[in-house]
Amino acid sequence: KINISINGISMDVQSGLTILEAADQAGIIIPTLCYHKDLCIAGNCRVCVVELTGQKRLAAACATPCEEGMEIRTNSLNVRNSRKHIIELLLSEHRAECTTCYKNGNCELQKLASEYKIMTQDFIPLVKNNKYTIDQFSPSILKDDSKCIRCQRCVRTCAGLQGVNALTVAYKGDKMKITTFFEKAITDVVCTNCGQCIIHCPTGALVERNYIEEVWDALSNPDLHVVVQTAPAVRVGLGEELGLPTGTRVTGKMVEALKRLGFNSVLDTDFTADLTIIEEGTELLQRLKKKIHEKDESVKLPMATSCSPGWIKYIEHMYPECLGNLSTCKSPQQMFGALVKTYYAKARNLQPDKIISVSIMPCTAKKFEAARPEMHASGYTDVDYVLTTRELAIMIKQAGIDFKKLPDSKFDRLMGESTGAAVIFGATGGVMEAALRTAYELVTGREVPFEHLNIKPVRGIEGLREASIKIENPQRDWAFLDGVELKCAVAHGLINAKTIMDQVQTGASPYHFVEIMACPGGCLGGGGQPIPTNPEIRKRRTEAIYAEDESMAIRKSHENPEVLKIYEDFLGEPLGELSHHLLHTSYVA
Ligand code: HC1
Repeated sequence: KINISINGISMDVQSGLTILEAADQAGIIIPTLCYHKDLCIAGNCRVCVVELTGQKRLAAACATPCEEGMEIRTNSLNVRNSRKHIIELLLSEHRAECTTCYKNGNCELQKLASEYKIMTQDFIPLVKNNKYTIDQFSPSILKDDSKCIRCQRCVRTCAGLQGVNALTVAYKGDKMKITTFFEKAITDVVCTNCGQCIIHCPTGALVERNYIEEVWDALSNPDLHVVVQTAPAVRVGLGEELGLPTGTRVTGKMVEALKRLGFNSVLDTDFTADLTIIEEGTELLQRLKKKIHEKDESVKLPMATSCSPGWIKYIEHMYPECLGNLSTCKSPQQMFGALVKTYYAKARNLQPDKIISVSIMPCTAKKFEAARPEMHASGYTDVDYVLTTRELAIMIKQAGIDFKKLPDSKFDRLMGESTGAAVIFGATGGVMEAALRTAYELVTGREVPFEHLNIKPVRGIEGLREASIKIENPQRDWAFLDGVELKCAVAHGLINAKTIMDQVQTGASPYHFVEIMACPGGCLGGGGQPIPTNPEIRKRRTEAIYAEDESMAIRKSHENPEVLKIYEDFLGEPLGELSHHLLHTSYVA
């Protein structure tokens, strides 16, 4: 430990802490912009300046480690004036048309400008370069250079968290800008649409492409039947946008709010998450049978999950030769879309062209996924509009709904019933856990040998985790799996996908089955979730997801009664002809 003083208060702190971290421990707030708990330190915005009185200088608190005997002032006149000037300078290059900005009310620069009462615009006449570009070609992301303060959080996110490097810094001095390879549109570079840049951007420079007005239009058209599905992770994030504590489970309130918004049917992506487990589990077992029993070397293992559209885009860009390792299952969102305009339409006696299918997702890449040419299996656009958790919160506010006071409601039927296995899709490791609960039982006739079905080895926050389950005494059809140690791996955040895929690429992967989710923490940390998102927030959302699982009456996908019914009434069998047509696809690089 070392001794420092902050604002005259002596304190012992762990050696190695930055001034920012030490101040945080002492309950002293230092403003930041370029700093983010998920990212490496940049120290380039300087709003976190503090005064080192002994050394008679200012220093960036985020980038300066504490030293023995350091005397720090975080609120001297010198500090306050310096911060004020820095904020004024940032504002001078920022198109501060706050009332018409999508981030109005949730912009870190706007908040600082308000706290420091920036009433003058002295620097604006000095700014020469006021040309800017707004890239609005992507169905997922809008990039507006006029709002960018060049803090580079997005660049560090794309490189450090995701290993994608779609965004970069170009030029120097007052020409410096955040751009893409040869300044191409986002749609023309390696961007995966994950939206992590959006949740790390402090201003309105990067935001989701929103479809709020389109959905309001559909809801007000009496000729249309508007169906909504909600992703697993939305129910543990939405409350944060509407004044509830982080990690509050709001499933019932969310359903009630959607009904009050006027959706004709409020259904659950969790239903098709369960269905995914049946299809994907069957596919995995078939691949194992062909590879191990029939010695078919053309079969690709490990099989990789295919529900995260950011991950799909990543493998298409970075490892196109490994596309055969992807499960052929569409994501639950897209399975749902294909079934709404076929199975649901038929059961409800509706014309598919009169159905508008909306999904609420924690993800910006889902907007891109819904727009992919592969996603028209119903003969129509399977999912018409994808809204993020944030967009849904905006609609709830616009409708004047007091969310906290809402009673709990239940999802409608058909396609509204789900299990605990489905809800854990929203957390990293959840798809793997759900698949193992079902596949192990199908093969052995017994439940997975873990307490309360909780497969703890696949849970956690490490970027890469491994687990194995030994198959003992399988049922007759699966005798060839006796004694086989099923090896699995889970990765979240695309930087961790790289480790797994490098092994797959060289043929050195020891795994049978891998789960890869594009976003840190899985979908609960998705690019469409409430801002801010950081490690503590992801932890609370994760706890909420597992609590939701434990609270469910049924916790294994193969026991979902509506899933059993859809095979009986419509699909026939897993991986059957209709399933193949509606629920599976393949991607070509
Ligand atoms: Fe996800 Fe999925 S879990 S991809 O993370 O498989 O977005 O929540 O909806 O489709 O079910 C996201 C979440 C989501 C799909 C499911």
